[in-house]
Amino acid sequence: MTGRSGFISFVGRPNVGKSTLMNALVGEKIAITSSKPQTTRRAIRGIVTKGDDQIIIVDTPGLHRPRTLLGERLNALVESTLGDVDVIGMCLPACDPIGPGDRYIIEQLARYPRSKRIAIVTKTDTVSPTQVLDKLTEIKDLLNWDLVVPLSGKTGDRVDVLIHEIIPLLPESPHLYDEADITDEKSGDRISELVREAALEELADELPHSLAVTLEDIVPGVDGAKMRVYVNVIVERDSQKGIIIGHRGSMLRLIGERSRPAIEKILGEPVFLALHVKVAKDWQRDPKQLGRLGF
Ligand SMILES: Nc1nc2c(ncn2[C@@H]2O[C@H](COP(=O)(O)OP(=O)(O)O)[C@@H](O)[C@H]2O)c(=O)[nH]1
Ligand SMILES: [Mg+2]
Repeated sequence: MTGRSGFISFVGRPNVGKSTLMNALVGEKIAITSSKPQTTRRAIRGIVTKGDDQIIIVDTPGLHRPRTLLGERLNALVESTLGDVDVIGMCLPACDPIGPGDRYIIEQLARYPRSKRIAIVTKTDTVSPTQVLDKLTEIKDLLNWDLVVPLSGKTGDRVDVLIHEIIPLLPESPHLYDEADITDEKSGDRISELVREAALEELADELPHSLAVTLEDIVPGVDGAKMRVYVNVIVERDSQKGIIIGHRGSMLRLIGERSRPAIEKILGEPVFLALHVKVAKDWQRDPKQLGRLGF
């Protein structure tokens, strides 16, 4: 008997736990997560192989009203992704009331009639079992879902149930990726994303939209010297440069210390991480610079 393989993408407001869920499903950190806006800017694929079956999870930035050219491009990326997946998983946190933002996204789901639609109640660890039940009842009334599952991406509770229940919704197909793969994301992109995540965590709230990170170079260590990893941290304005660098470089040092362990895990050896801050004036609105940064 052939198995089933296919694509699922999670949608929902920012911060509902989409990227955390993808990492929990894959069992390793593929997507960066934080409570800051625009944490996810790319369509990243995570791969879960169970015997003959394979689930490919596409993590996207999520839909929102665009304010910049970058915002428009991110929305276009989400729309083209959703048009291609077999299952769309609407994420609704157990701890928040269902609001206009959620309803807007649920209405958009009608535009993808080819996909199965499932509801996922996320962050069940933050509320009581009774509250989870109430939420499930409320959600079941919103749409004729193919499946409704409550879980916690953080504790991993019922994540295996989701895997088990998604598989029957996928088309019959041989594996689409090698079973040893957990992502199609290149190590270079994972490294720059880890630095961006560390910067989002360390920095104040006004900078996240202005921040971009690129990998410049990796130089192997010779004669016992550490491998050197050169990363550019890009901001939009000169005034932001000082914030990233911090007093005597203290902020940059914190960002480096926070991201280095995960980078060493990807590269499999200790590294010297060199962060350079650069200004690309108003890059979010500039088609040429956006292209250069990969958007
Ligand atoms: N308590 C709890 N927090 C979670 C859970 N999933 C995500 N979070 C937190 O919610 C925030 C947003 O998560 P993220 O996965 O980046 O959300 P996204 O914007 O939907 O991708 C982060 O601070 C996560 O640590 C969960 O299951 N339980
Ligand atoms: Mg995300």
